[in-house]
Amino acid sequence: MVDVREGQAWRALEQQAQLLRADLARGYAMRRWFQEDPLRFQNMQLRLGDLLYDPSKQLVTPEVSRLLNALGEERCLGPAMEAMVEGAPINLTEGRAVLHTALRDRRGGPRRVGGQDVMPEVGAVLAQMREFVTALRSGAWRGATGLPIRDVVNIGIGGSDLGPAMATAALRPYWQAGLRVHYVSNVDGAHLQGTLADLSPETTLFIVASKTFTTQETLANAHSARAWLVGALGLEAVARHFVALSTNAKAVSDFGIDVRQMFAFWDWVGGRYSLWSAIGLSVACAIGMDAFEDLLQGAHEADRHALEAPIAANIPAQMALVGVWNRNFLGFPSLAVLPYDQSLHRLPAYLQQADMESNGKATTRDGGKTQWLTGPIVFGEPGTNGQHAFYQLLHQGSDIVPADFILVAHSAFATAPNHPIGDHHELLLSNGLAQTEALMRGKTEAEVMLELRLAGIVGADAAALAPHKIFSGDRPTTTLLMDRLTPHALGRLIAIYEHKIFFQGILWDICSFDQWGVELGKQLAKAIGPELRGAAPGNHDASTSGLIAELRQRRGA
Ligand code: G6Q
Repeated sequence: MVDVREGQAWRALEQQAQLLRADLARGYAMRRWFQEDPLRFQNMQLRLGDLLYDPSKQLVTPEVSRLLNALGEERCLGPAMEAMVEGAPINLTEGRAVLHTALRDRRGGPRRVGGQDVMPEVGAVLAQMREFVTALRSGAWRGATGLPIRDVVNIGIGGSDLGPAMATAALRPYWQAGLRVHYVSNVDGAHLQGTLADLSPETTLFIVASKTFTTQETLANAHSARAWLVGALGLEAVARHFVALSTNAKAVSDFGIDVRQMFAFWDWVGGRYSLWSAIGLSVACAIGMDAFEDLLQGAHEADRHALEAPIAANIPAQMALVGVWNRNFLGFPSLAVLPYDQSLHRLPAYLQQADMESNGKATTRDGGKTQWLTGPIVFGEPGTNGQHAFYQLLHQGSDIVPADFILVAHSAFATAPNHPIGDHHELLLSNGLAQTEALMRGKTEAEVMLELRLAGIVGADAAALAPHKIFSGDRPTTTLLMDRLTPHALGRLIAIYEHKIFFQGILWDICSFDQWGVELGKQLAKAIGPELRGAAPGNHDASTSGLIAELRQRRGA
C-alpha cells in the first residue's frame, strides 16, 4: 500500500510544522514575517492573465514552500496531470477516462479515449448547441402554440444542476433580456411548483439534464413538468417544449423526448465536471453561445497552465499543496470559500460538491485505509453577508478555518445604464481586503488596552473586557483577485479549482472521480419509499422504524 507520508518531503514538513507551532506560540507570527520580509507578497504571488493568486497570508515560510514543492514532485503531480489529459482510465473504480479538459480544448488537435479521437463528437455537439441556442434566443424556435420561449427550466440535480446554476448566476450581466433561466433540482415538489407558478406552458422550455437519465429526483421532476405541460397544451406539445442532455439515448426516448432533441455527452465526463459539456446548455441559453465558448476558452487557459507550469509556478498545484499543509500538517478541518461578488453566490455550493464529493474519501487507490486526513469540509457565503453571520468563528473560534477570498476589481454591473452602483463596489472590496488583513494581523492585548483607554474604559472594566476583544491573528487566507467576472475569467477560476482538487487527490492517493459514498442512502431510500406508502415495514433499527411509523400515522398511510 502507498503511504503518502513516507517520502522525504512529508517527513521534513512534519518537522517544519513543529517549528511553526513554536513560532505561532510566540504570537503574531505572520505580522513578523511581513515585517522581516518586505518582498513576501511579491515573492509568493503568481499570475495567470489578469488573475492574481496571493498566498502570502498563509502560514507558509520559504522553507515550507520549498518542501511543499518537493512533495508535489515526489507525488508526481505533473505526470498525473499528463495521464489525465491523455485520456488514461484514471477513474479507477469505474474504469473510465476523465477528459473534461477535452470539452474545452480549443486547439483543434485530436484527444483520444481508448485510441479514438473524441474531438469530432465534441465539436458536433457544440455545433448542435449553437444551432439550438441561436434559434431559441432569436425567437425562431417556437412553442407549440407559435409563441417564442420566455422561460427555460433546467431540471437536473448534483453535477447536472450545480455547475450550470452557479455559472448562470455568475454571468447575470450577460443574460439576454426577456429570457429567464430557472433551475429545479430538489425532489421536494415545492421546488418545481414554486418555479412553475409564474410561468406559462406556452412559453416555457424544459431542459432535462441527466447523464444517466435514471436519477430519481430528476425523473420525478421531469414527469411532473411534462404532466403540467401536457395538461395545458396536449401530448404533441412535448416535442416543442422538452429537450434532453444525456448519455442515455434509450431512456431519453422512453421518456418521450425525440433523440434528435437530445444533446449527447459521454461517460468520460464526470457529473461534477460536466458544466463544459451539453450540461452547460442552459448557461448557453442565458448568455449566448459565443459567451459560452469564452467560458470554455477560459477553462482551457487554466488547463494549459496546470499542465505546463512547473509546480512552483502552478496556481492549482500551489493551492493544492497549501491546502495539504493546512489539512495534514496543521490539522485544520475546513476551508471557507468567500467570494466578494454577489454573482458568485452559488460558488461555495458548487465547490462543496466539486471538492467534497471528489476528495471526501478515506480509501486509498489500491483499496487500503488512508492513515492521513483527506478532503476538508468546504463551506462559504458571499462577502459581505458571511461577515454578519459566521466570521465571528473565523476570527476568534477555537478552530482555525483557512479561507479563500475571491475579489473582482470591477463590478460587472458598473457599466450597466442607470444602475445605481454608487460606491458599493469600493465598500465591498474594502471589506474583503480588511477581512484578510484582520485575520492575519489580529489584535494584541496591548492594542486592545490602548483602544479601551482611548474610549475611556480603564481599570477593572478594561481588564474584564480585554480578553474578549483580543484577536490571535495568524488565521490563514489566500486571495484570488481578477479584473472582471467575464465568462473567460469564470471558466479559468472554476478550472483552477478543478485542478486543485485533482492534485489534492493525487497527494492523498485517493480516487477523486468516483462517488460511491452517495449510493447507500439512495439504496435505502428506495426501500423506505414503499413503506411510507403503506407497504409492510422492513427490517430497520428502532429509530428508523419508529420514525417511519410516526410518518405513516401522521400521513394516514
Ligand atoms: C457528480 C455526481 C452526481 C450526479 C447527479 C446527477 O459527479 O455523479 O452529482 O451529477 O447524481 O446524475 P445524473 O446526471 O445522472 O442525473
